[in-house]
Amino acid sequence: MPKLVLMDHDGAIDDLLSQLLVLTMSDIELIGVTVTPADCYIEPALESAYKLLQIMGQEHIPLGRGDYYGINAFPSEWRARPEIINALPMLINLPKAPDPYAYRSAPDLIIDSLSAASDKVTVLMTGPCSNLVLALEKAPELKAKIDEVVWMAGAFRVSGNVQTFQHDGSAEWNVFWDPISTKKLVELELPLTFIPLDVTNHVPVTKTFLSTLATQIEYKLSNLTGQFWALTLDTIPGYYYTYFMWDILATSYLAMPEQFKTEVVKAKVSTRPPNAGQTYLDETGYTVKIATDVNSEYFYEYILGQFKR
Ligand code: AGV
Ligand code: CA
Repeated sequence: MPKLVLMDHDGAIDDLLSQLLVLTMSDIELIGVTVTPADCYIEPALESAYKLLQIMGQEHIPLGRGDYYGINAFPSEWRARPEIINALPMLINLPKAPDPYAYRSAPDLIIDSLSAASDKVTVLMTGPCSNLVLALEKAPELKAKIDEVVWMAGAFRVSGNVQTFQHDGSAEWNVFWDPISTKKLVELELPLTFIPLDVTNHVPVTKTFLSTLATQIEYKLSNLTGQFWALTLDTIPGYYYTYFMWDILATSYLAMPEQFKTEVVKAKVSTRPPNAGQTYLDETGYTVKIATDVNSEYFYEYILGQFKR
């Protein structure tokens, strides 16, 4: 029996790469994809999501549109990247949207997919958690259908990656976009596994990785993903401007959990300045699992192997 997975992403380049990656995993059945308008503008991001389903021959998988906007907006230069993705030669001539032209609302698609699932579902989130929280507020009984939530978010024992006004730099962006929903999610005490900056800091997108990927571009997915990653290099160098395998690492957790070191901790979320969106350890907090380390060599090899098709 394949593992059922529902994915919510926010259209950044590594989110789109993660959507492709999850579709290469043989023992996983992706039952739906919802998009959050956080690190993307929603229309071009849905177009990218649909085109990537087509690349994998999986355009029957339903897509949901997030219409809820968080509290702290992402920089617009980051949000605009799916426009470039949609214009790449392998994608530009593919149909833009399913027929009939209408996307379901993301929380409704989450509710329907969880209700209809024949087994418990793993929810993979690589953007903010607002859509899932909205769905569970509307249908709290569906908590029982969730096997695990795997979420790229947070920074527990390391600095965050938000650098802006009224902020001390302690938060990670996916939490900062909607700290209130994050607080609600943590307080639900679902089986929740964070893949935070503590572990993603160990896996930057390196030139060595990209040049190895380039040696296998006779494979369609190596060629396409190499082009995706090249578009992120305008953010190098410097910590804030370095691109990491954030979402890709979280997605890989589904296939290789044994390669991660994890800890069960008690944690809380701040919702106010100067540290809005900070996730911190606190003995009086809520139980969550956090990944703290990964076998990074194994991880890079795994990605190179999955994109050999
Ligand atoms: O904080 C990491 C999250 C991940 O889900 N995103 C990017 C990944 O999709 C926000 C982010 C942090 N730094 C960024 C980000 C950057 N330099 N460019 C785009 N997005
Ligand atoms: Ca993301």
